[in-house]
Amino acid sequence: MKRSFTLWLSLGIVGLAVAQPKAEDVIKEQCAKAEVVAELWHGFTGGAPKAALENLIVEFNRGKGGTVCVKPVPQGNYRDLSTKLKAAFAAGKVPAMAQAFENNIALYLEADAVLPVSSLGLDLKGLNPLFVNATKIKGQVYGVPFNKSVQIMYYNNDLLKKYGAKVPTSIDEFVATAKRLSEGEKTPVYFFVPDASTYAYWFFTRGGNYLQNGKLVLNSKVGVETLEFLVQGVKDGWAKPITQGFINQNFGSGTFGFSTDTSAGYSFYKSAARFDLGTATLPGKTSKQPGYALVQGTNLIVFKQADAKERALAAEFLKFVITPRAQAVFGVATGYVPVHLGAGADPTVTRYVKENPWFGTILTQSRFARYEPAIAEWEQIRFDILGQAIKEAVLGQATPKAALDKAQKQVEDLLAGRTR
Ligand code: FGO
Repeated sequence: MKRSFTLWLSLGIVGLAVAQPKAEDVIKEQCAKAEVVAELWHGFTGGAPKAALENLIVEFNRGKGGTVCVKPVPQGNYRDLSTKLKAAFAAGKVPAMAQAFENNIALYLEADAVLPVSSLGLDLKGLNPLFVNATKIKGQVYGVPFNKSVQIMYYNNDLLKKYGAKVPTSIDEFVATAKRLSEGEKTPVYFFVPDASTYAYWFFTRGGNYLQNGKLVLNSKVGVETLEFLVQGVKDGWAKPITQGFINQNFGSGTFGFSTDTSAGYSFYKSAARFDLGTATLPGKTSKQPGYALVQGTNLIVFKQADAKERALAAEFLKFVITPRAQAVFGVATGYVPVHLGAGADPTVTRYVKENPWFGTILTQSRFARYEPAIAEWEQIRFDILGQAIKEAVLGQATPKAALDKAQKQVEDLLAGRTR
């Protein structure tokens, strides 16, 4: 076990200087000779998450001696993935496994496409209940949490030092610091994507809840105030909306001071930053407790259409990827939260955290996290309705109240089955 762990490390993190065969090519080779191939459709587009997944798969396949293999199939980003899966149901050509958000599971269950985890003979003991419970529908668990992230605060430590500023721990401190630094730099230093993900952190931390007595409410008082707060941040010159690409791809477009973004972005931030990158838990309503992160990232699901051999192989693979050791390796390579509670006590992690405080930030933040609603229509809602409203308000095309009132009407029509 120790040897194989060192091998993963060399493949994933420290081995950049050593010429290694590409994991993708190794897998191709492994699958060329295998009798059973279980496809895993995923939404990783590149960088550390895709590499770390491939490294796990190489290792798993190696342990199987060549007769069977798991084959990762990249399908674009997460939304491309769910679009392709929906088409695959219609065409009857479904993979053995795929990544899925909790709301995706609800949607795929409407097509009766997903196997309950209990039918795979998997033991989920030791997994973080926050993640496992989220994949439950009517008391049954349908997904195995795999790559789950939480939002954290990223900051430019050089900029903070220049102004003698402390890392803010409350929203009030955050706004005061962002204002002071933005005035000094004459440009907004809080970079944010005007989308449902960024909004969720501010909304949850202000006490917002999308579900009120079982009803989905987008235009609540807290909702409108949250959007007004972000719009005001832009007007006051401390918040900069990023409308193209990830924040880590936009460092050069101004002076980056802060962001509140997924922990899975860490490796991307680290390699793009030309400054001393800091991480901290999210600013809270008060300094007493961190703010609430949105949980993102996906679960692995197994489809009913997979034949018995593929199902058995998928079950073994899932068992392998949730071990504390696999989760520790995958976590430190990417910034995902290890889903196994035992991973936090793994010497790999405890030793790693001592020299890499960013990973400690993620572990701490994972105790303060919330989910979006896991209803079948949520993906469409979060991008096409709520996300659209946030963007319109932030770009000054509608007031926050008008944008969210329109979004509420759209959601009610959608859920009543009037538009689809
Ligand atoms: C992303 C998306 C959903 C849903 C949330 C849903 C669908 C959000 C958000 C929309 O695994 P996470 O934490 O992070 C991703 C990871 C792997 O690609 O790395 C992040 N990344 C990648 C490249 C890069 O340059 N920088 C970087 O940070 C990437 O975000 O997932 C967070 C971002 C979004 O995709 O725009 O989850 N999300 N809920 N997507 N389809 N459905 O219900």
